[in-house]
Amino acid sequence: HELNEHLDSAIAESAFQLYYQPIVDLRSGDLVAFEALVRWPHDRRGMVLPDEFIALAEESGQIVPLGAWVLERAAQEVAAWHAASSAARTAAGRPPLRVNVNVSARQFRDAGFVDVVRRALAATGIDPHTLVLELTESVLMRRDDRIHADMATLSGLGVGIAIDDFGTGYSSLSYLREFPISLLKIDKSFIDGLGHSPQQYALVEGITRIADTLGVQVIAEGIEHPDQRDLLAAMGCPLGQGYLFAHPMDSPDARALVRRTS
Ligand code: G
Ligand code: G
Ligand code: MN
Ligand code: NA
Repeated sequence: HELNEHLDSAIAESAFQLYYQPIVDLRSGDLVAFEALVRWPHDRRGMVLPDEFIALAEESGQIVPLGAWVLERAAQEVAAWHAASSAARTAAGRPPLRVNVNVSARQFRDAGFVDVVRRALAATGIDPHTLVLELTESVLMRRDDRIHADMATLSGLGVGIAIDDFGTGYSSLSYLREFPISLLKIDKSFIDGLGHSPQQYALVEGITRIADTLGVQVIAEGIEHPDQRDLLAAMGCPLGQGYLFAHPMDSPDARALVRRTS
């Protein structure tokens, strides 16, 4: 495949870029984290979005080196945010900014994955609690011993584990009991219907309550309207992400936002 060959050279040349989308406290509007989202600036194709190459990279295994680059780059970025903001945030009683990194199933199952995380932490010296791995339910579906052991190791290091696209899989709730999950991200499809569907509202409220009882933080994804934010804040959902707050932005813009808001 032509794109696979281009991916190979892009990986070798670290030709990717990370964009960062803010995650905010829904009551105060405070910035608490960013989700890192990979982009591929391409000579002829322009800015290639992950939907066009992540699946390909998963099939070919190229996601393993690409994912390692993403983790390392995101850890460097969070180190830069801390350097720019820590003192001011600490003085204001706010915890250090976190970065959420997407990890695909194939990447997580690779035998070297935990070491990749360890290396990214060691290379940057960041507090492991400021790194969150976003896993989809496809990772958790395969309940083998290795996955349980790796989760325990990562969580023991202090790294946060989030379930991405929560609610779109088959047995979402049981994962909360079975794995050391610190965060869950309620899929946009549930947030879309909040204002006009009592069923969707009840579902999101129920998930938020259960998560809270289990000590799991909730992020509502894909918030586009102020009324969605208000409903979520009123039901006690702590965190949100979406175009209402900000689109994904490049590293200089994210750093400027960190400096402005801390
Ligand atoms: O960036 P965008 O908002 O278009 O993201 C589209 C999809 O690509 C999302 O499902 C997101 O989880 C995935 N994605 C973005 N960046 C990464 C990455 O670094 N690694 C993996 N595995 N998936 C990513
Ligand atoms: O699957 P994952 O949650 O990792 O992917 C995040 C994706 O959602 C990215 O493609 C990001 O650009 C997109 N996104 C983030 N906020 C919004 C939003 O408010 N509306 C829509 N339509 N997409 C969003
Ligand atoms: Mn995600
Ligand atoms: Na998601």
